[in-house]
Amino acid sequence: MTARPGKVAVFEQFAADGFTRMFGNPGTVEEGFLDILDGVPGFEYVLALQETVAIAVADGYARATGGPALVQLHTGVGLGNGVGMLYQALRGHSPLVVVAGEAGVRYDAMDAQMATDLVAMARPVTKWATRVTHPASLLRTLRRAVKTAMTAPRGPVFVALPMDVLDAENTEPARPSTVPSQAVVPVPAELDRAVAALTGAYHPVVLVGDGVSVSGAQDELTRVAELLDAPVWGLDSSELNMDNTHPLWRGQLGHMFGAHSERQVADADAVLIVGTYAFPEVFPVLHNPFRADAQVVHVDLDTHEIAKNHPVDVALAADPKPTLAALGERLHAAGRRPTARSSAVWRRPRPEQDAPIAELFAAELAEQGGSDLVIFDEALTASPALTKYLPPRVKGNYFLTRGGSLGVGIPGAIGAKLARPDADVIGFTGDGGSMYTIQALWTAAREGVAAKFVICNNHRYELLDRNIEEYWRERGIDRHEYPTGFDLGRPEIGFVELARALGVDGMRVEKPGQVAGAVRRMLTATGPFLVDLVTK
Ligand SMILES: Cc1ncc(C[n+]2csc(CCOP(=O)(O)OP(=O)(O)O)c2C)c(N)n1
Ligand SMILES: [Mg+2]
Repeated sequence: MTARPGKVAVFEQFAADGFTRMFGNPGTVEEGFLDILDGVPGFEYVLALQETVAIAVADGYARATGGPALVQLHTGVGLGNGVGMLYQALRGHSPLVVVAGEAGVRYDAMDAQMATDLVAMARPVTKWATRVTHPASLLRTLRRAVKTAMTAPRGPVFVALPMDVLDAENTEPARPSTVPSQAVVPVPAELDRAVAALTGAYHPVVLVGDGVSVSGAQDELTRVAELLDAPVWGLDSSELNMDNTHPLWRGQLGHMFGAHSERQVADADAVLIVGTYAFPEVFPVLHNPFRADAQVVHVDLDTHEIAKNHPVDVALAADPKPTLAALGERLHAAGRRPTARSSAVWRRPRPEQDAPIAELFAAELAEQGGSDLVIFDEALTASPALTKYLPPRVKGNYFLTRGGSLGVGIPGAIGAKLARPDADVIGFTGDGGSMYTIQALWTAAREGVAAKFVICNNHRYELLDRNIEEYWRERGIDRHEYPTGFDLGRPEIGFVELARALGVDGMRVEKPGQVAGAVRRMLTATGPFLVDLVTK
């Protein structure tokens, strides 16, 4: 292999892995490879004005493409800014390959300005974090990063790239990274055990998470649920794991309060958990929420997730798609058939004339937007109004915020639109959530990304109102004024002016009569467009 500088070789490696974009925010210690980037054919730098935005756009892009996505941060200060969003990517199993520059290994003893332990900083918020310290292992390490990010459990990885390692001659050949097949099915005896545990049940329940969508197992999951005639709940479910209009789909559990989840599984005599773990709430119940005699079957590619918190009777470290297909065959062979309740057909409701404006907007969008809208949902307290009229139905067309980190709605939609340029991509966010990453609008304008954004503007951190009500109830505290820190109304945030200042057109919608026109204007806008939807 002919020698070339490491900073040239890394782009050969990126090309070999199919990367065509790097989302980032630059600094001096990355200048070596950024200096080369613009000359690399078929490769583009997507500039974000804050690291949180770079990671969140990459996250949306990875979610819409199936990953991986490449992010560049500026040493410790950039990584520090990005930590909250990296946490979100870790919880959401987003396969991000994050690189950051460093002045050089040769300066390690100098306690130089900006030097810090990047790997230690990245470790808690990544699946794997490392630093390349020798030019002979630069591409080797990048390949391992791609493999690690893309292998179950998927997740963000971090690689520190010191400038002197990148300047040194490199002779490693660039070759596509190996991502091992994990299409693993249990041996027949284990499948028989799972079927035996599930078939005798009178009240089975199915709990599903994003392991289903990563595996592409939606159809197989639906068939098993139908054969069991079991209600299905999402648990850490942020993508389309089952058509949400299916009569057996019950909705989301697992966000905040374990007591809510416990109520839904308390009567189950069999529980099938697929592609997630029980239970991920912020305040989970500590005791085992399943019935003492319940048979619990858990299918996941990640053994760490299986029986992590509560005992399981049949534990299958396996790929959901072929495993559920095999379970479905066995259930069918055992005489199970879908019941009539699985065939009920969903009809889109019509909003009452005096329905809340968020409902009117969603209903109008469903009407005008057709069936192939891509929705990025960080609408939080407005999300039920949105999904009532636009329920997630199509694989790859719905992305829900995850990991509890605010600010994914706008950049997530930008990433999704970059991945799916022909689709109508609409990001819903709150007045609160939007302000963590509002600079992303500038990136949309700069790149000409015609994603659309809807700010559900209630002038509050309303979710915090709801959660403090629960806190009061649990502790027997009388209702009183909400903390002043939940109010966003004073001064009023001028979202349309803000968008315009960042190069994005927009309009404010305050009255029901404006809704139809606003939806039309948004959908026909040729560039990015923002709607400030005043809900309260
Ligand atoms: C980075 C980050 N900071 C703070 C929070 C805490 N938090 C959770 S929900 C919420 C309010 C969100 O307000 P908004 O986006 O307006 O939606 P709404 O609750 O009004 O529907 C806040 C501040 C968080 N989840 N993430
Ligand atoms: Mg709000």
